[in-house]
Amino acid sequence: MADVDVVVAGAGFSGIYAVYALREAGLTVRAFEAGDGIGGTWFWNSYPGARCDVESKDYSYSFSPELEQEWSWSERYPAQPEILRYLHHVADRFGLWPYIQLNTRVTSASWDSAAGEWTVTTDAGAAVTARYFVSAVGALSQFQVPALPGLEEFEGPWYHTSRWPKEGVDFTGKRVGLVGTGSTGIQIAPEIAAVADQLYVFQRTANFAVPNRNRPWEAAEWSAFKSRYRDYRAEARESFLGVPVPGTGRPVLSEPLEDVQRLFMARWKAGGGMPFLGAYTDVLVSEPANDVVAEFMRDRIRETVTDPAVAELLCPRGYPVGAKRLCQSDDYYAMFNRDNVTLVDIRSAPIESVYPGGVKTAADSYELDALVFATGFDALTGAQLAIDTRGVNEATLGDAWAAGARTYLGIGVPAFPNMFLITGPGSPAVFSNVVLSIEQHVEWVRDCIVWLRDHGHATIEATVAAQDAWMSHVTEVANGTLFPRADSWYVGANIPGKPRVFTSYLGGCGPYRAKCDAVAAAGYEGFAVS
Ligand code: N01
Repeated sequence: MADVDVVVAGAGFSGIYAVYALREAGLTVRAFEAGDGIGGTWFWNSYPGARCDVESKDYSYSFSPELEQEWSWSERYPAQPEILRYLHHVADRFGLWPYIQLNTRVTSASWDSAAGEWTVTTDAGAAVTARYFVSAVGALSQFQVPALPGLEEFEGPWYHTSRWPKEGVDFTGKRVGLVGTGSTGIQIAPEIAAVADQLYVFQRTANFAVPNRNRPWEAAEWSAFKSRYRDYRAEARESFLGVPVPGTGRPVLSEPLEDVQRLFMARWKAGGGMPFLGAYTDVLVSEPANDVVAEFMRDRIRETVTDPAVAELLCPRGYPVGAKRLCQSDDYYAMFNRDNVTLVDIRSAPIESVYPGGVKTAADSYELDALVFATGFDALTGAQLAIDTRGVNEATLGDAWAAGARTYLGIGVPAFPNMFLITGPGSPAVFSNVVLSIEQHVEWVRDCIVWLRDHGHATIEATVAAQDAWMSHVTEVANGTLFPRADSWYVGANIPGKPRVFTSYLGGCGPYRAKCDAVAAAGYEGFAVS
């Protein structure tokens, strides 16, 4: 008999909720978390300026109306420490700590067909058997540092934003180099610029960023909002992105340009990325429509940055706006008006090497005291493949995904019975309010396990036919959009040698939920059950 019903890998938003939901269903659960605290992304990414770009009212659990009512967010967009406090509150309130083992990284998971159970091993040496293995390791948790020649000889400290020292870093009076201008780089740059002697921003690709217009929640406003939280959540669940976004319902190209500009300007002033991209129906599917938005944003950059040459370098080109994750910042572009900030174009003159005193590009050398890498993650698959996962007949997940990740619904993988992925490739998770997607996945998995138990079944396994059909659908939907046209982590382009495949589901959270529910209602159609 297995040690526990379910082993959960990871204790971020996914793992925490999995522990809660599975235990509520009467299952025995053990979660392993590599960090020395819970929180996943919000534990590791403690760099200065780390903040969620989904609003706090959305980026929180909806499963408990009591939790929803008793917790009050202080700001429109929650900062990392507040999100971490929230997750601690959840773990305290629901008594989850005894089921989560910290400082323990899952290293392998192996399916034993004869016993019908998983053996999960960790770097703490434990081997635990479980009937089900839930992988909640996160889509953006395997960080990547570029292989720059000479980095090991650099005399100063260097950091990756996703492994920020808990005691903080003092850049006062230092010359700092920042590599990476995605969501993370754009958040940390103004924080470094505020204290450093010099900040050099090494930009390979300019990024679009819309303002947050972050502000504190007023007490009266928050309590008024809370009084209709349930209705709001219901709407969010059926929405495309997991956040209700007021759109015009019309294509941008059908509107007079001055009306479009007026609406974009109103949304620019209100802040937030989703309302911006969701304003019109064709922005993410038609290049001419996308160009209208892109040019509007480039004009805002030109308006903000006083040096025209720097402004032009900051203007993103060559990919559709939104096809790389749209960034959000209230102060990134204006930061380039500071005397102590220099934008370095490493697209035209790439970094050639790091030397003990700094960084050498094809055009120049930069003396540096510290280096910061905001260079992202081996997204969607990296953390999953870091676990040596073996299914039927020792099949490895690495082999199954050698040409790109393939799943059924983002949840199941053929030859890996009783294994469930949370926010897996093939799901809409990274294109949504991920907390809402996490709840949907976890609840579906919980219901599935309960159904198996109640019907006396021992195993469930996605079929190859169902997976193939699902991935064809995922690809077909993606190919109808502009997303595959950008070199982004969505397609694996940021990791040298990674297969370029777009594996996220762009059909929307509401329709995806309906599909998952229909599969369950049909007795887990597309899965073999025994
Ligand atoms: O990582 P990224 P991120 N040499 O991959 C550059 C979420 N998130 O950590 O574009 C030089 O987006 C790379 O350049 P290029 C969010 O989903 C959310 O910023 O590949 N440069 C790029 O500029 C986000 O999308 C929040 O040419 C190199 C940057 O590094 C996801 O996490 C906050 C390089 C990496 O950008 C990842 O964001 C933060 C190299 N060898 C993150 N390799 C919020 O909620 C990479 N780069 C606000």
